[in-house]
Amino acid sequence: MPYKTYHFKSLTSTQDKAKEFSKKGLSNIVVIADVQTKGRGRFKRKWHSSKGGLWMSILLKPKSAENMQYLTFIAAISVAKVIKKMTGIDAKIKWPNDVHYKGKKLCGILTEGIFGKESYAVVGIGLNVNQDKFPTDIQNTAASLKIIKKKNINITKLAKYIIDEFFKAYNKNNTKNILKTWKKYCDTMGKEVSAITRNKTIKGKAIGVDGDCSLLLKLKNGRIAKIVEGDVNVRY
Ligand code: BT5
Repeated sequence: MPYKTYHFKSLTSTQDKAKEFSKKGLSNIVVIADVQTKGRGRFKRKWHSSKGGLWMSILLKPKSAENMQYLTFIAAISVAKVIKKMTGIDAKIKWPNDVHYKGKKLCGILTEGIFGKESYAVVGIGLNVNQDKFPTDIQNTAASLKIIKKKNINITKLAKYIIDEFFKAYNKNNTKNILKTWKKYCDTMGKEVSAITRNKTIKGKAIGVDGDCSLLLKLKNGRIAKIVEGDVNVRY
């Protein structure tokens, strides 16, 4: 599927710009910004988006009211694959939306839906590439490719490879295969984790994901809990 890329020096958020394009009925658009002044994560959290990172959003018009989390999975796989190909770094996926290296967050993904007469999805990918340092609130939890590799990475190439991987998997639309590949890159499984959801924290062993990408936890009492959204703490 052909796509069109728009590159900006600075935006509030590439998500907002992608949503503007959706109002014009457009899709298969990629919005990239060098800097975001109001980058956001899930649950209205702040996303630090200084120069040196890859900040981009992919605007899609999914055929069916598709499982949004599935798009997050495709993005995470694409990022992990391309990081490995371009840098050799063994980045792993943490459920639901992080790509990390040794527990330090390299990339976060935010998939938002726009529901109306026609539905759109905006898949936001934030990847730390050439930053040398981070603000104090994330300096112990974030990493960039440059900090790990000790050299600059070509962001334009990186973006192109990730977008190509993304569309390749998206167009194939093979859920089973995506879940299989995702599990290969995910290192949350088999670990004792705490899942922090809106109203409670649940501890258990991560044993898999189900068809709608929810995390399955085996609890001490043997029961299986299904976590639809939230954060997961894992010890590395
Ligand atoms: C995410 O949220 O990880 C989704 C981030 C999506 C960012 C992209 S950039 C392009 C597009 N435009 C946007 O405005 N957003 C998307 P969440 O799982 O809620 O994680 C947010 C948390 O990650 C914050 O509360 C911080 O602790 C941490 N964080 C913030 N900025 C970071 C960074 N640059 N690197 C690593 N961690 C960061």
